[in-house]
Amino acid sequence: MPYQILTNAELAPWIMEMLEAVDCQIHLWNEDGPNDPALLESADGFFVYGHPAINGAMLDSMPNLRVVANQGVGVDHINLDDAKARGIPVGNTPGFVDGATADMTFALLMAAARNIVRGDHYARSPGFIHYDANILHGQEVFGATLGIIGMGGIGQQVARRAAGFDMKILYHNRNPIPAIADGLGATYASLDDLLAQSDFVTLNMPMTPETRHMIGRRELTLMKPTAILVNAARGGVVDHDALVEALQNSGIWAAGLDVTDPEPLPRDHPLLGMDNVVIAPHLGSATRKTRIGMVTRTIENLIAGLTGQDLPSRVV
Ligand code: 8YV
Repeated sequence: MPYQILTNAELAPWIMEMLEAVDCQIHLWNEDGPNDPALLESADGFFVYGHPAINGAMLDSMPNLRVVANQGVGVDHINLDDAKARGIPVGNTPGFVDGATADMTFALLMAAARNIVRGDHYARSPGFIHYDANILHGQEVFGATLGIIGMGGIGQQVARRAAGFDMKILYHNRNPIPAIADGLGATYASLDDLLAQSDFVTLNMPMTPETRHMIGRRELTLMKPTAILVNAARGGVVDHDALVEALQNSGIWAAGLDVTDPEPLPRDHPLLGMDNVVIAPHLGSATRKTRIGMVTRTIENLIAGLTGQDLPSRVV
């Protein structure tokens, strides 16, 4: 009898093939309900795709569930206490997303600093009829000060890239990690010092109750008017009303956003109308290679949980 696996979204054919190859039969679970009670009863495991809310009520609706496998490192959409209380292991994909997400952090940083999107629009427009050395002056990345908030795997990869741009690197983390940071040439700073001194601030921390709205009005006011904020973490770590204000009133110079709150933003949200915002639809880990790594680890976690083994990447 194949393992009965529920998932919250249509999975791509190549993911389905990988799951079927390890004897998993996939069924669609509707986050907004209702779901067939027989289907819920039959569920052995749950493959989490994207960010559906996984909580105690949802887990209780699946009495035979043995594992929750999240395709991604961030687990802020999963109530870990609820899973733990029910003895259901939760797996994620740490490490697999680090390089690609750091690449994306840097891509947004560069794009915002050097007017790539504005420049692209202008270069295509009828208005571009002669070269002008006096337009679209950006912020220099080379030799600037970068403040990394969240020095986990992704933050460390961002620091490696920054070293190649001769940047001075500051970081803020729950705890200083000199054994790692020293090797990366990164210096620990308090949040306020980092914000005041940095030309670029990248957000690479997990979304937790402690980091929610960590960047708000007060923090944005501390930043330089020429500074650029890049968020490749979760939208919720930034107070978006405060961000709109700062961008509208020259509190900061620009923002590069891979994530927003909510996600997607309502189509009439002010951030979408600003040309000092470069925005991507949550593409941090969206490379073929990284996706394969993530899916592979998600399935390894799933099978481990189904067979009563230790999950290779277990959160709780
Ligand atoms: C995923 C992410 O694409 O790993 C994460 O936490 O944010 C992304 O890399 C996303 O979680 C979808 O599963």
